[in-house]
Amino acid sequence: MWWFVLAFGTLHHVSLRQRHHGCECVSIDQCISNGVDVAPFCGCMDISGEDYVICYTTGACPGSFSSTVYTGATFRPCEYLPPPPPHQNACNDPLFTTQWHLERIRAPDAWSYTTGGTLSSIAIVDDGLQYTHGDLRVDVGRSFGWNASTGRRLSTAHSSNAIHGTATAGVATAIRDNLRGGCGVAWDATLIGVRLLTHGASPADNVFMSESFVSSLSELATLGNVIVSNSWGPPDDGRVDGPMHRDLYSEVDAAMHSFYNSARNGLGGILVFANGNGGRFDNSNDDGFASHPTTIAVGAVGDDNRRTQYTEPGACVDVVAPSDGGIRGIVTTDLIGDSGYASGNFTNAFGGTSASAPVVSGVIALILDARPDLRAVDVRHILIETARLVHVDEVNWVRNSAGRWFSPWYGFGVVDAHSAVSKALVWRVPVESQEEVCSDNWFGYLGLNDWEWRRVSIPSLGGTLRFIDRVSIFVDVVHPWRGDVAMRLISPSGTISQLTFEVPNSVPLRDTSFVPHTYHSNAFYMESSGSNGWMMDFRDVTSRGRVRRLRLCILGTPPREVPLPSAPPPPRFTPHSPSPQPEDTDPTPTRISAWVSVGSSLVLACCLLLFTCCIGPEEEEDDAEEDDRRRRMSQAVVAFARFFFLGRSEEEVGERYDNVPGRSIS
Ligand SMILES: [Ca+2]
Ligand SMILES: [Ca+2]
Ligand SMILES: [Ca+2]
Repeated sequence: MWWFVLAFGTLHHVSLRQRHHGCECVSIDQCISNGVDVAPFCGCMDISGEDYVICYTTGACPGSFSSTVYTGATFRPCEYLPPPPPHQNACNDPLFTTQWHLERIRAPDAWSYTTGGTLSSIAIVDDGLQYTHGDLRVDVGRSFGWNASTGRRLSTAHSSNAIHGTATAGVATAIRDNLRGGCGVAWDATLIGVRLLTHGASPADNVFMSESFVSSLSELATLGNVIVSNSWGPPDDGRVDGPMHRDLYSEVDAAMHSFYNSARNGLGGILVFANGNGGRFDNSNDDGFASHPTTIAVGAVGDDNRRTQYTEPGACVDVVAPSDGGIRGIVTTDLIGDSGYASGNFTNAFGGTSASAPVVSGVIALILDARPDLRAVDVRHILIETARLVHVDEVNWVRNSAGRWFSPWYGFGVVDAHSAVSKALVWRVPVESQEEVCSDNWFGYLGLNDWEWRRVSIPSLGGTLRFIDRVSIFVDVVHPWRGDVAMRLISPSGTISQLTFEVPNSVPLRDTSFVPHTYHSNAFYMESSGSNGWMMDFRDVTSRGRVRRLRLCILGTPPREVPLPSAPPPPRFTPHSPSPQPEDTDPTPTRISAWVSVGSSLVLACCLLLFTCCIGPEEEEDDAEEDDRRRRMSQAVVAFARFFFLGRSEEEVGERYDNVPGRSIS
């Protein structure tokens, strides 16, 4: 058995799972680097069809500066992505050329693999659908609605006044190649209408609406692979609103958890929510729907890829998607004729986070059409892992200790349909399930002072986590002005996540008092956590407040016994273990330099291999089997080098990182 260490240096950014038409070992028992199981971060590949597995590091691999090639690992055969069928990725409808958002998220490239198909349905929960619109194909039998005045169920979602729902639906599922309008992101997905909202009523204050939403989720949970797209929420007035904190919404909270846990035959229901249009005068972490732990929260970027004026910050934001706010709006279906946003049957000016949410719902429909077996948590992780970083020069981006970039304005970046579907096709569903660990309650009396950060150390957690998914903290502050209080959460590794910002005084409805609320953060994604070291900071602009209760809960992957490889034989040549260097030693490495680093290591490895094979010590075993093994290993390393240097274009490697100035790819 062979075992040696390749000096890969600080190899960032290599991710086989982003290959478009390549192979990936989708199931490996172990991927060890420096004695740590790094499989969740690092890919392993079967080079020669033999039993060689190479673990390679990414910037997210904690403490790993070298990678191990070893034999004897077990894994399933590589799975190959199917080559894209020809001529499947164009939309030939007249308005397609104006649908810039489809190209921006690379939907046409994703259509090479999947189009939404028969395996995915998108339920548009909104003010209804105009069934007679020629560019929407409504599944009438599965659509339904509610009378907002009586709470009575309706057997239809049709409404000739459904201005918002009709436009939203077109973004997700407008029909392709019917010579009308343009195309939806998942133009082949089944469209289900749920008429829930009425114009003129505040949905957050509507009892019938809450009850109808609960009943809707219960009904939708029985309809298979349904993505529930919600382009609505509480008023964007700076108040805390949603299912998490008021008695009226306790059943909504329970219904969302139930849907998330039980829908899709237990794989998990998909709830997509727009994160609100309040801009800097609101925070989607105060929106109990967008920040709900079962939700995928979606913000908006304009055609310049920058956050729009109206999209809300929030540590709960997962991804952003195109909408209006730059020069161009979103082209989609509109009420027939003079009604609606435009005089015709289509509009080029739809926008808000209302347009971004159905973009993401469409992408998820593509994902689930390709991989209907994926769990809800897998879908969210795929969106996060494949989102494109944009404008990291903005100050709000933070790179956490696991190397993940996060911004309360952008989440993890702009959704990318092609990368998401490509990753979904080779996604390895983890064997381990997630667990939640919580701290004891912190009770106290922390007075708040003007413009001064005050700190609370969170009590010990009930366990440790290998990888954090998302963090929530219940906060009870006594303060007459909700908008005066800013909060930030600090992880043991020092990552800071701003949970709320002070709301400007000019906003009249920043609430009259602080409402106890559970805040959420994605900023610590993939960090590890011990049981101690979490801290919470508070600041206000008057001296009238105090903190009296806190409780932290973290969802993530628990520790497990790492199955180390069996004791290796003495290496045939001395391992080259480079001196560990901080990942950010060089703030502006180029992609090429990283490859050169890899190349140098590989050339060295190849030379050493050839040396060993050709003029190795005479005392080495000389049997035919050993020669053959050497030969295959040499071929493996050469194949590996060829794979990296010839099999990947620089654009392919870097495409996820457009607009990232002076950053290493990680
Ligand atoms: Ca069309
Ligand atoms: Ca809001
Ligand atoms: Ca119209």
